[in-house]
Amino acid sequence: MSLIKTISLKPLGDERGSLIALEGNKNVPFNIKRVYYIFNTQQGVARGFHAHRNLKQLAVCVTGSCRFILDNGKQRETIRLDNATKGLLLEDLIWREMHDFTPDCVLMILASEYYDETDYIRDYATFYELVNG
Ligand code: T46
Repeated sequence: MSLIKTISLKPLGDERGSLIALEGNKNVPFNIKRVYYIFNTQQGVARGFHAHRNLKQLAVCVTGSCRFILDNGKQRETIRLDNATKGLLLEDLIWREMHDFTPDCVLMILASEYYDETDYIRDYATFYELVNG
């Protein structure tokens, strides 16, 4: 089964341009408690390199693009987010890395929980042991 779960976000555009609305428990499949965005990422920088114990997130590249690597400790898959109509669902115990940010990339992420550093697993060996042990 693929680790890549995407959601198509319907643009509500008219002749003036495009608009996408994100609503918790509607087109976003969880209650949204937090929104953050990553921008101005310097060339060659990769981010992430962690998993979450208990967090659902939806990642959307509002402009520009970046590449996600998802890893469940058994398989690794990659997806490029390059369209504001494509949301990547991040849930379960999945190791994630973000690479190849374009200079104009604005990566917006909706999260089901408030920020909690204790929810992060930032060591791959610990993650691997947890999912395979
Ligand atoms: C994720 C990927 C996709 C906060 O204080 N509040 C927040 O809500 C967040 C997300 C981060 N921070 C602080 C923690 C660090 O001192 O901001 C700093 C950078 O965070 P981090 O190194 O975790 O950023 P990324 O880009 O590696 O990971 C982020 C999210 O943290 C993570 O949950 O899934 O994006």
